[in-house]
Amino acid sequence: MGSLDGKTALVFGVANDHSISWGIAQALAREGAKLGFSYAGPNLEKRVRPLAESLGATFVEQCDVGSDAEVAQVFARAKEAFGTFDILVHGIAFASREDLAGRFVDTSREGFLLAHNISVYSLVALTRAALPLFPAGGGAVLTLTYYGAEKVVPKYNVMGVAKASLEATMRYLASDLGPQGVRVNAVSAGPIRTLAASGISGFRDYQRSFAGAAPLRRNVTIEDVGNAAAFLCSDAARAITGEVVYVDSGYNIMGMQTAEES
Ligand code: NAD
Ligand code: 0WE
Repeated sequence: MGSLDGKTALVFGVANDHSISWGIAQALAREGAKLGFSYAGPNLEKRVRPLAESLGATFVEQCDVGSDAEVAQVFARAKEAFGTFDILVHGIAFASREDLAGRFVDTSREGFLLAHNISVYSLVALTRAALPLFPAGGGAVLTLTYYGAEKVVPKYNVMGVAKASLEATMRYLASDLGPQGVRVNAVSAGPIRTLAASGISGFRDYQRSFAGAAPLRRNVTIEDVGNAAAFLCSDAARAITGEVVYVDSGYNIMGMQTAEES
């Protein structure tokens, strides 16, 4: 028996089989959930549809979260396909590449607003649109954050500020929706080599120093994140809301980086 038998999940943020949202989708499916997927734009359908089908999912719909019309449409289609659903996974972030290099102080107004629109406001928009489709007993919303929300990580820049806002947004949503039984949580994942990490110069060195400094002395995988996500979206986590759960080999607890490698 799976911990998510009888539940349905709508997953946003799969771009390919390296995506953290794909690790989450696989874990949710393993625990018995029925799945639906949404992808950002036309060129991603050919990647996402085969992945979805490999988990028995037929609901695969485009939604650029920068568009109110596309957000409304994907939830209208979800209502037709599922009636109600139980779990919303938000695995979306975007900033202009030029803002993930150099100094934060040079962030433009446009770059600041883009990062916050796609990476943060989208959680509000998707959660609000999901509310009428959650069953009477409640639902679960999960988003993905990163340590750069709390401490300065060189070059993470405007995304760090957006993740701080995302974490606060997650808590305000949890407060609003708790009375309806809707839980809202975040997983803070260690660095994983996904599409969003590719092309970040020095990412490999960064992962190596992370693994050297973290108590568990290893990097994390999308399977690790998937397992924590499946727990947070299940009834086993029924009293947990508004939390940031770290899936980071313990990196965040350290106050000084001693061991480099071991
Ligand atoms: P990814 O590139 O696989 O996923 C990011 C997703 O965002 C993609 O599917 C992309 O299509 C989607 N997206 C971007 N703009 C969009 C838009 N306008 N509309 C709809 N979707 C849009 O990379 P990932 O690393 O799996 O990122 C998923 C989440 O995990 C992000 O929130 C990221 O910040 C977070 N995260 C990543 C890491 C890491 O090291 N990779 C660590 C911690 C947290
Ligand atoms: O949240 C992220 C990455 C998010 C991201 C990545 C890109 C690259 C391509 C958002 N927007 C874009 N835009 C693009 O054009 N992570 C947690 C991964 C990440 O990114 C970093 C990191 C880490 C870790 C950037 C600098 C330093 C560390």
